Amino acid sequence: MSERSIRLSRLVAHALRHRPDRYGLKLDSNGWVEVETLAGALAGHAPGWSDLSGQEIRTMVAAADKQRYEIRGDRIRARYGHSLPEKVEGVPAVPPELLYHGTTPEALPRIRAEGLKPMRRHYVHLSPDPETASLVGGRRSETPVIVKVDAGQAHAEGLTFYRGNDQVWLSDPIPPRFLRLPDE
Ligand code: HQG
Repeated sequence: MSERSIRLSRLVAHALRHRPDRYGLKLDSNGWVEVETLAGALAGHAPGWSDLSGQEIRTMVAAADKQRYEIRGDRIRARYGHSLPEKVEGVPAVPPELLYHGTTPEALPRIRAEGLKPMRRHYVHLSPDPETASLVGGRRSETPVIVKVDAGQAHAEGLTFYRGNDQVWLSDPIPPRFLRLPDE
């Protein structure tokens, strides 16, 4: 990906996950907005992007290494990561038996005590395999640690899970009894 499309992906993440209001945008209750509306809003409000087109956003999404965005027809939304004031509703899905969460060693005591929390986002973010979890934890620590999640059991006991994309599962807060921490 070019340096410009990496910057564009960050800008789109800010608008679609966190602060659409900063760009004069309103998303629907599932986080969707028209691609052309997004391009116009970013062109009008984001310094340095006055020449942005809907086509450039489509090209960036198609070429991206991570499936952060979904485009359906005329509309686009972020697949995960939201922290908007209004909660974006996911579509519930049945998770695999085991999921993984990559984090920092420093977070483990709190995770052990209170479970996995969404923190500033709407949902807890989980990975389908330890390798992906390690990459996620590696964003925050040079020595990431992996928490195993008994997702099948948690789902059987009523916790809701949602699909983000191939690499990302989402869930409501996960109590400690469904977690296996590295030293346990
Ligand atoms: C931690 C990226 C203390 C949690 C990634 C994490 C992902 C707790 C941090 C996506 C805790 C939140 C999301 C508790 C959880 N006490 N700390 N009880 N429960 N934490 O960034 O999962 O590149 O909001 O372990 O690939 O790291 O942006 O979540 O360290 O898919 O597309 O609180 O963001 O995708 O951090 O990452 P985040 P995350 P993108």
